[in-house]
Amino acid sequence: MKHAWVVAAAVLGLAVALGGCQKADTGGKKLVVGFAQTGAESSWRTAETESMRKEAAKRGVELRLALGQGKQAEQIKAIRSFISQKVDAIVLAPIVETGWEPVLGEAKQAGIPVILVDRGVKVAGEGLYVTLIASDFVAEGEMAAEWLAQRMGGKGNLVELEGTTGAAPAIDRKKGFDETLAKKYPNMKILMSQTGDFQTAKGKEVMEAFLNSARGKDIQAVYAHNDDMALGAIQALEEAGRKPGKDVLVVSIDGVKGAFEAMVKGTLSATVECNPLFGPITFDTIEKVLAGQKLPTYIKNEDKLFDQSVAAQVIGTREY
Ligand code: GYE
Repeated sequence: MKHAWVVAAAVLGLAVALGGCQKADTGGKKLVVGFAQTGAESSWRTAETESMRKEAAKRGVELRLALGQGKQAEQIKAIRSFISQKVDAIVLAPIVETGWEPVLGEAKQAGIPVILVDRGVKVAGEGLYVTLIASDFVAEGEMAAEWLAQRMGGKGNLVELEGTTGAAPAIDRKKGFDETLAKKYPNMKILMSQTGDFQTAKGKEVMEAFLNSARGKDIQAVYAHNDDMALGAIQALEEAGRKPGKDVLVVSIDGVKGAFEAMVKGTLSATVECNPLFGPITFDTIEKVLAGQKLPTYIKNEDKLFDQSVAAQVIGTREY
């Protein structure tokens, strides 16, 4: 399939020409930015892509968007294509943490700055990317663990729905959660833990398998690395005649609209917000980089936890 970005570029170019949006201050030259996105695995991800598109249009930037279909090889191919097109900057949401040195080295060689959004990479060597804009995923896992431990009185049985294997948020949300339980709440047992790839359907499938297993009846809580998997788990629990949010607590991460609706309904117990609206800060960062400003290598997004007790009064203010 011809890269989707060709179409997106044409549309955006047209929008800019039609809309007469104010141009980024690049001495009149229109900025061209390549965005290697993971794909469209979750409602969180779709909100991030939309935020990037909206902000680019607002600033008169030509955004060339490549959706990686959940494959690192596709993202690497897209970055190489952006390099050959001599874009002004590249934004990468790396699907997994490792294996990026060669292509990031090529971008550096070509003098094209790379900004990482929402997920980090583990690379050997300096200066392979300018900065990472992201949440602290370990802290998110810790917040979820503390909330659940409070509600369960520090004891009980739970299962864990992990994100995409090898992805920074999956690795760190597991680390923060599991280590908090191991250190502070040894009577809280993780009976089973498996990836649902950040997707609702896979979250449901894995939860069904957990419920059909020998320990299924002992499950008292679910920790999901994102809301979409948690919503799938809630479906599975309801179909198995369990009461999610009541006899089985469900805690997740992202803070998407669907999670707030489920909290108001009483099926989701709590969610740790992880804001996907990266458009404004990413284009601010690109403009600073291209203006030669020195930036920290990590720009942290702040997160907080919401539970059922505040969901009804907060839901109306949610942007994604
Ligand atoms: O939590 C999930 C998405 O990288 C932080 O990716 C992001 C995660 C987010 O699929 O919904």
